[in-house]
Amino acid sequence: MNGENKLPPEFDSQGQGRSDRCPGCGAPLQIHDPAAPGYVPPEVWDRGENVICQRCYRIRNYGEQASTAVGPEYLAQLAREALQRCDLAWIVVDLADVCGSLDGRLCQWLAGKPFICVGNKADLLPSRASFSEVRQWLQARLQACGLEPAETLLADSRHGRGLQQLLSASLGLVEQKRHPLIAVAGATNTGKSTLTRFFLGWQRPQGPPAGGPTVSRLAGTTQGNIFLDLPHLSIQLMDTPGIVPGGRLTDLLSPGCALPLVPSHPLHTRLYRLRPGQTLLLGGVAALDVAAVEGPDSVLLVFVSSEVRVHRTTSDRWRQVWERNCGLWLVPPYAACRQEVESLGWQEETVGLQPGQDLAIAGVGWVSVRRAALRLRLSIPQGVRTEVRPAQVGPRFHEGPGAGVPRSRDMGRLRRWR
Ligand SMILES: Nc1nc2c(ncn2[C@@H]2O[C@H](COP(=O)(O)OP(=O)(O)O)[C@@H](O)[C@H]2O)c(=O)[nH]1
Ligand SMILES: [Mg+2]
Ligand SMILES: [Zn+2]
Repeated sequence: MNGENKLPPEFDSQGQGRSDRCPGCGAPLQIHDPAAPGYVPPEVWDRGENVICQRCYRIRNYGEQASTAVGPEYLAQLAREALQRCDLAWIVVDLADVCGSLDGRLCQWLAGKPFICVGNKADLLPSRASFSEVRQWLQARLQACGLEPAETLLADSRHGRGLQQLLSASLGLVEQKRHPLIAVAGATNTGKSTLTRFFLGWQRPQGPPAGGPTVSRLAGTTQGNIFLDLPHLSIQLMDTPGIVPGGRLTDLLSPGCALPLVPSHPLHTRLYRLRPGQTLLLGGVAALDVAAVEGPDSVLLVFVSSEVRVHRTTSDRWRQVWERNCGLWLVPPYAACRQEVESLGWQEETVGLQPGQDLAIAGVGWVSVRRAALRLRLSIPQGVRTEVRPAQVGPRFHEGPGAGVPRSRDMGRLRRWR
């Protein structure tokens, strides 16, 4: 056992021993303030063993959507401490929202330590996407952000796919350490706790023990660094709450209003042929108005949560359509959340896109241009970040009959992975 690296089972953000932390979210347990993190009703506290906080209890048992009570600066501090302390880091990125979940600050905090980038939620990509292409694409995106991982892998943490490869690659990277400490870091809601839980229940027929980290569809579930010793895998894991990358629409809305934007099934992908004077509405949260096309028409592939209603209308009518129908059939936002979206205000920008480029909207999804270049007038809620990038789901996808079907060498990888 690597003595200097071995931490007590629970520790606070300074790494001091602390016995009363919630094993679900990492918050210090307390019986005084029901609104603060880690609250346990006194009668539960008195029962003693295996206590989790009220918030974790409600998320796990009632699927409650609880908002986070810890601020972004504190989360950043926890991530920084975990990255300084670890031997190796797994930087987890959400493949359904790379724009909203990649944060270059992590690179600074790693200060040259080895890390593996895990492109998680690969199961949400359209089934015809080529994983080897997406992996190469992710590698290039990381490089563009100044991140140089030792390895880049795709995974589906909900079903444990890709995680054997992650474990083997990790043990290979830190083979000189007998019991390496691995920090699971990245943005909030990328699936870090799901991944940690999977390793906790590794090869246990009964799954992870009840005490593992709490998982929910919303960002901000984990509130402190959770340390887990996994002697069966010869590793120690530190699940971190993750950092808030900024500019993600789902972080600007209340938990209930953000939920329909967070995909839990494979992304809805549809193809729209667009001419100037036409507008595509992504629910009531984005309008893409075609200002110009180099050619008779252009093709836009839309990748959004299946709960987002995509509607094509005309440039002169879209505001009226939005005004009359946002919250009714033009969702999300649903009726109760329309006011919340409107209160953010709107920002407009004009974006030029070449064929083979994506326009990604953090916390919403992305559109990809095929066939002809076009210029879009984009309207989105104030504060939401966008990015123009090379297409995530490669040019072979939807180019014609049979296009996008993985080549034979991809098939081998997919068969092994699935
Ligand atoms: N489809 C899919 N969903 C995932 C995957 N990993 C995590 N999730 C879901 O993403 C949401 C956030 O997961 P969680 O582990 O709490 O994220 P964390 O904030 O990074 O710890 C939950 O609804 C998970 O079920 C995955 O590989 N595929
Ligand atoms: Mg978590
Ligand atoms: Zn908790």
